[in-house]
Amino acid sequence: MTTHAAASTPLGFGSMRRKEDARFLRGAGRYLDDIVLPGMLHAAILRSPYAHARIVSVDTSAAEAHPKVEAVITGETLAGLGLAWMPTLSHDVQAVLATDKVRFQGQEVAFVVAEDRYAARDALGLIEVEYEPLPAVVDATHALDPDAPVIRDDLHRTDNHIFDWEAGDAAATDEVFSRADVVAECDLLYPRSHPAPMETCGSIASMDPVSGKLTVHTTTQAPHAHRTVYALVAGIPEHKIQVIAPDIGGGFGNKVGIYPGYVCAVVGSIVTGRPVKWVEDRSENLMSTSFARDYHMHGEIAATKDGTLLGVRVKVLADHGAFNGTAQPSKLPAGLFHVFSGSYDLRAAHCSVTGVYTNKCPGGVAYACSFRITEAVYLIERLVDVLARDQGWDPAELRMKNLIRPEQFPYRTALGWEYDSGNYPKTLRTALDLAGYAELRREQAEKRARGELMGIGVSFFTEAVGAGPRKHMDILGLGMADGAELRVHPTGKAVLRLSCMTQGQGHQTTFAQIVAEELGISPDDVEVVQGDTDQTPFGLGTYGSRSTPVSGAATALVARKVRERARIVASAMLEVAPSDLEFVKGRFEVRGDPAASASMAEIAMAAHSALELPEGVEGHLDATCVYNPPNLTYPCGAYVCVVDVDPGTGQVTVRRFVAVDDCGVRINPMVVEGQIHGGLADGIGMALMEALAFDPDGNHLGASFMDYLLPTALECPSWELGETVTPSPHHPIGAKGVGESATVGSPPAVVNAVLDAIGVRHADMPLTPAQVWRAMQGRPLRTDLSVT
Ligand code: MCN
Ligand code: CUM
Repeated sequence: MTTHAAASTPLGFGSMRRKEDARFLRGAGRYLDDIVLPGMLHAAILRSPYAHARIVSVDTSAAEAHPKVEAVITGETLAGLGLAWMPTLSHDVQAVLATDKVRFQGQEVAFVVAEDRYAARDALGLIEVEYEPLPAVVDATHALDPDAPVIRDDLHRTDNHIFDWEAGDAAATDEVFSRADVVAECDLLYPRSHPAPMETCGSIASMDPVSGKLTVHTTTQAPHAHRTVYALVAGIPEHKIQVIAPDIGGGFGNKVGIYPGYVCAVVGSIVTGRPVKWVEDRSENLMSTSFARDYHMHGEIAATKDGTLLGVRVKVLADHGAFNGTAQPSKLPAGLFHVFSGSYDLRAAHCSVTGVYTNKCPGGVAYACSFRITEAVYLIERLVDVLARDQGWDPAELRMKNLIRPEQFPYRTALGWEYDSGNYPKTLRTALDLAGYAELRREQAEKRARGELMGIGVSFFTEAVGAGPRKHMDILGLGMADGAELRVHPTGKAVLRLSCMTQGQGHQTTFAQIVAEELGISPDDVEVVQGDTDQTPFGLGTYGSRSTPVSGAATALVARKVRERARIVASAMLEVAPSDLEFVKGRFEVRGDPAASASMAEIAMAAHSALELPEGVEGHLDATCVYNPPNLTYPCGAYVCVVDVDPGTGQVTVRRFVAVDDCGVRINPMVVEGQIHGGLADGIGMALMEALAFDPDGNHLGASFMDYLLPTALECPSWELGETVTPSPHHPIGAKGVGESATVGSPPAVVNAVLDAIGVRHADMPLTPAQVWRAMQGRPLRTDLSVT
């Protein structure tokens, strides 16, 4: 593990300790549940015990009679206000509180507002709901059976089909396959998983009955997007809505969407005239907020007999649960899945994705995923391994032979995406060298001879982050530009206001470093303001690792605007033409006379003073910027995982994990490595432990951390990290996003390693001891269902 000297604060890029940590380590973070507003009430949600049932009646009279209950809201109450359904971010509608039917176990049925949380919970037990249970559709592979119960009769659907989506050229791909010497195919399930942040989701709504202003404190990764959704759904004008995200205890995609509890809290506040707090518990979080993955994939890969990859053909069945999508770029129903040609120079590729409804919780995209790239990378990286195994080729060599070459960038993929930059062979070579790949293979052969199971897994990934260019994506019709505002005070201290929202990524530090790099002031002198729509410019927030690609670019550009304003002021101070000034180490120097110079602090003071400025030049240095990304950024990485498997129990131990990431220029290498450490732990969790499974009636079998297992330090080795740096050519500071890279790239490395150890062609994640043991017997399980 690398250690970082963080003693002195750099004036720009470089490892420095996170400014926010002093506060967090002292327990001075202020999370949603820490906030107590005067007169605040507390809410709880009654949830459906059934996965699919008709609601015959809801009797709230006993709950309303509870002395501490202030209001009971049902689907009927909301229907009267036109709020029983809300739009999802994927062109569907979701029930806020069920009226006609419940469609997944844990669905919201009634909302109780009371004097305290205990009373609210108690009163839930006093509500009588009569259900008429219906057969449930749990297995996505049977969702389109002619006799499958129809889930979305509210949409007058006659089946559970949501969409068909295709990408790539089918005819060209078929042609490539017809000429191929070898084809390998595989069925893979990427099981349903959950972001499971440490802090669950919640909201405090406060409608001021006098001013008509709605203030919402909420756990959101995208405060401005939430404000617009509230405006569109509730019909409250945007300037009368303030969304405030306090400290966020982890998001991982879980806090992108708007959940029914948030809308109910607003209604609760309108009805009672008092602030209403709703915070979910762990089971509610796991059962009813946005899951991820749940992709059933059939993939084929074609190659020549000398190991040149030709093409990939994929069919996907996507289980979206009962309502489609918490967050999905709306022009792309399968998210960014169709970057599944991965990091290889392929002639042709084609995929078709069919989305279906099932009686499971909705969501479907977000969990450190870059919107389905996780699934895409898993698919191609497993197919390459399966092909290598079938043909007796070395999986690392097969990858090296087929990676996109450095001179091919910018590289247009068979699916039409333009990868901006990379040196893939160098990245893979660095990882193989760091791991000592050849030596590991020798060790493995020796161990095999002794009957010991050791496995080596390789993966290479290309991520696509920084949503996004208008031609590709929007959310609710909103383009994905983000704003930045930079104010420089007379003493040279600065305030940066951003639309993105940190949830643990260290934005308070890293964005201050971007300003520091551009202006030559200390990052300690830059305060980063986020998470309050009244205080920050509009933008779509933090997900898809877009903060650095989009808000980071906006920050660099706004700082450059400030710098150019400073140049004019400095030229007046130093009595030379602006073009005679050079910006060197944070000072403007007169060309040829470095003794004549001015620092940013001196210039800031002068800008606010009575200094005579040239005609038409405003004083002050403040500037604003809106950044429209011209393309996504494409970070990449090469991972090598080494595992040992206990032949008796199937228990997997991850012995080593080497990760070489290329995210372009690193603003704060220590923060980047922290992001990668977290993502690698995520990957081990996905590969070995995590899956939300259901029984045939749709009962959720992972509603607590007793059943939904998360990785801890015990399961993780000491990470071995390396890097390559290929700047993004279109990003002002050459940086690419990195927040999801390791989560995307690591699961196939772990799975490839385990299957390499046990000599099995494929078994679905999570590779629990039971699953590994069964795979060794030739009988791996379907891991999404309790009964197979
Ligand atoms: N960074 C850097 N140099 C780069 C790239 C990034 O120094 N070349 C720094 C950034 O300045 C930022 C951090 O690394 O401080 C992550 O940056 P970026 O890749 O832009 O990702 P975002 O800030 O947009 O964060 C979102 C991403 C996503 S989508 C999920 S999901 C996820 C992730 O971040 N959720 C997280 N990492 C997380 N980390 C924590 N602790 N908590 C979460 O909820
Ligand atoms: Cu896809 S999880 Mo992150 O983008 O918030």
